[in-house]
Amino acid sequence: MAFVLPRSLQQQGLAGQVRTNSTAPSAVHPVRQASKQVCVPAVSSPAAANGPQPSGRAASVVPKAVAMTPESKTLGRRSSKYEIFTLTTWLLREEQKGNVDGELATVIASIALACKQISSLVNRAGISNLTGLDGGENFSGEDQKKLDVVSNEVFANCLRSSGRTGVIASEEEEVPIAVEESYSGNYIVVFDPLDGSSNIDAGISVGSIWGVYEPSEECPIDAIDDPDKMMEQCVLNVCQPGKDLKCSGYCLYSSSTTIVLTVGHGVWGFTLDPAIGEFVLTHRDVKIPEKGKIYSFNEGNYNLWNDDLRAYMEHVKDPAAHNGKPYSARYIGSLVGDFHRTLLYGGIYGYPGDKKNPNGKLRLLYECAPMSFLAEQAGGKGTTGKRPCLEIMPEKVHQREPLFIGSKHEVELLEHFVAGKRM
Ligand code: FDP
Repeated sequence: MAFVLPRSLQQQGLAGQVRTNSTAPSAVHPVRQASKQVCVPAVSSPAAANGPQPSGRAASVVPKAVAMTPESKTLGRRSSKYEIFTLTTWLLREEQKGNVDGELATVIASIALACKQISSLVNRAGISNLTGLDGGENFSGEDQKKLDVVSNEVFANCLRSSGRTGVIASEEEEVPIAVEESYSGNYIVVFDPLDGSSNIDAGISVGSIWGVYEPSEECPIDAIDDPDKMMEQCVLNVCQPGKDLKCSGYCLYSSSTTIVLTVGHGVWGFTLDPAIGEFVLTHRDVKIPEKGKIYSFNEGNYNLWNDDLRAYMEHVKDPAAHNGKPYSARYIGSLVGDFHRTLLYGGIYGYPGDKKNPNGKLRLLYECAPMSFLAEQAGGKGTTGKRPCLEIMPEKVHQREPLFIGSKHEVELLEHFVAGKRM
């Protein structure tokens, strides 16, 4: 159990009843030592919070290769061929439009900083002895990779240091963590710090996924003296339906490092420019193609699926049903990579329930809901096959749900089959 007590409770001698984060055995553990880097984004402005410039480079010295974007015009300033539109600039613009407040902008900036750190760790994993297993298991009994553990600490540190996060819930923690009250803000952040990590040792794409909520009004977390009650409130605060998300996004660590996010006004993508250490706008107002003939499922589970799903699979592979050209299969086995391709090229990604795991494998709070928010903001759909993921009220922090996500037409075709209908 990972749970940080507010200082007031620690002073009352209640700290021994729960494990606090500060007691994590980091001193002798090589992996944990590697992750002791503390993120300190400045919280006064998103510009400052987006992280330091690499030493020796001034922010204004921008390589010629960086293209000017149409956004520069909307900023009402004289445009220059050296002008770039970064995540920081975008956050300021969204703040001016009233789409995010300063606090949320700071949370997003601290997530971006965590992503930069994780990107660097992922890139260097093979040469920094960060591949392989950590030796421990997470609460679900899954083996933890070294990078799972490190990435979780990096993410949690950055969110804590932002001073704008009250509760954080991670795939790697059994229960949500309440950030110490003297240093906390209001936002609730759920995240999977390193999704697809079974791919990591082969150098294949992985990613981080997050969602940001406001605290639910019925359960404020301050002024609670009883640690058990406080934990209960934390869980309640975290467990909100995806339709209440204020922001969701992912960072893909691949041939490039790309953040794709939404604050409820379209989907925007920013690619890390290693020359200047900034996320630069590369994907404006992304719209997922309405149709796309690519399916992305782990077909190894075919014999565990029900008849409706098998019928769907036969349909997409049947040349006669598609003028001689069936759908193509593409499956990395890394949700962020598979979803990113689906978002850009169209198609469908699916992780269904099966005979062994009726609710599939993916977690509602920090996989299905954040990705569904992105899909819907891009004009696509994310469902369990029977209802929209964003409508589901979670009952547990680590609840699993089936997920079918992607182009509107393709998800609706799947739903048609899941409802027992045929073509
Ligand atoms: P991983 O276990 O490697 O972390 O939810 C986790 C996830 O990867 C997804 O990223 C991925 O899409 C899925 O599991 C892969 O599961 P299968 O190996 O069962 O296909």
